Amino acid sequence: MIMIMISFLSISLTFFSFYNIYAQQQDQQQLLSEENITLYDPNLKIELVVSGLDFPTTMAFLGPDDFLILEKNTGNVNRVVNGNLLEKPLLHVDASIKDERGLLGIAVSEKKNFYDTTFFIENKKLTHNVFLYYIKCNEKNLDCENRVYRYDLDNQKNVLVNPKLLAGVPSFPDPSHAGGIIRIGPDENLYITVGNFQDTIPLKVYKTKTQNFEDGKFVDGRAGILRITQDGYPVLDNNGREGILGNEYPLNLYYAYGIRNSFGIDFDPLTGKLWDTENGPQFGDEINLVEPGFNSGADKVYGIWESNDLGDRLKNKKGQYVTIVEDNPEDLVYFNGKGHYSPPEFIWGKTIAPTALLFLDSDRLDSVYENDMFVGSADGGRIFHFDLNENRTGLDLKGNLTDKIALNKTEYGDILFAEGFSIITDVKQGSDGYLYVVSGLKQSKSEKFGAIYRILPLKNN
Ligand SMILES: [Ca+2]
Ligand SMILES: [Ca+2]
Ligand SMILES: [Ca+2]
Repeated sequence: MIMIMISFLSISLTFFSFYNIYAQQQDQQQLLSEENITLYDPNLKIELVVSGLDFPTTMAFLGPDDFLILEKNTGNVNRVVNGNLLEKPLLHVDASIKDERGLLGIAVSEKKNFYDTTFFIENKKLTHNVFLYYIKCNEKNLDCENRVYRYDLDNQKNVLVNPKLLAGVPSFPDPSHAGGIIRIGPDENLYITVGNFQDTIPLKVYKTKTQNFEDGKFVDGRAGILRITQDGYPVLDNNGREGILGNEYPLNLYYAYGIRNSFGIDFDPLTGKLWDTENGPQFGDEINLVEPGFNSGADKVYGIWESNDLGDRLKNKKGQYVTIVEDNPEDLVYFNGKGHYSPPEFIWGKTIAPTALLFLDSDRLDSVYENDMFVGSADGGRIFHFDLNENRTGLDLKGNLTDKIALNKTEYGDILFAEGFSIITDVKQGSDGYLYVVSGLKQSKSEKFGAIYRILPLKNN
């Protein structure tokens, strides 16, 4: 049973705006009761933080009860303060919105040199860098690019200013498998997911080496996790000369490759290591530990199964699925030994469309969840919860999951933390240490069902 609580506003209001907020609260109560959200920990509860959003994709906190939220299709960057959606967006971007394209990714860092006297006097209103990731096409919807921009937040005027294009990667031919997630690593660099932009029938020209086609013509930024500085430069070793997979641009941007489509990356707060979620075709959704040079196997391997050209599971002559068991399967690309394949740490046999991945770096939800992994899904609006093993190189799995594969819902019952959100596009940790869930939408032309929820202890600590 879900406890419903709407936070009351203490600020003084005119009658008109009070009426609006009263009506909004009624809507919110109705929205919560209409959702079939189930939380499986009886010591936790869920609160609606804000609703009325148009397909929200991802959020980033500026401070306590203060965050930015993106809308995929309107191209608006909105700010929510104390549960109130500010009327005017901080920025509108003219993104292409076809299918999986749109305004997709955000990361925020505090401005550096804040205590430099000159800087402080001139720029004290510019408090944060805001990194935005969206898909931009020309007027004919061609020449599309996955682009990452850096803006300054003007905290007095509530606008994003000084746009600087940091990265652009060709985004074609398909408007799906676009990736779109940004995270700032413990090394302060930006990590960016880029999909393979391919649906079921790959065209030869878009077969590249980072999708594990040895005869691929070029590397163009697709099918990987790219790493750049907050100024948009490649991160190179050996006095700025060497990329992880090679030195030529854009191969030198790759941190990992062989990735079909990832909507979730985060860093383990204890080890600093990167983890991801990946979407397979109809099978083989994955969670991976992503070491530098990681090859996830796409477009050849999903989960532990070889894929045919149509993205189906490949069968041998006996009709059995072909399973990859080697550490470095022969028909993948390794960039002269600089790349390495490793199998997933977790696999959903039948797709659940995993999205956000979050490590909860807080004990405020409950100490049993501190440093644990949470994964959201589009299918069923589910949240999965995982403990990591002792040396944090894998997940601590039990019973039917010790084979690292959940074939069906019966098998994953024990790791199901919540379900019934419409679709989950993001899961973040708030400045208060609680879990925040971005719930995408129910399809409706007239109403905006996108909402953000907060999960917290039943008894507030
Ligand atoms: Ca893989
Ligand atoms: Ca735990
Ligand atoms: Ca199993």
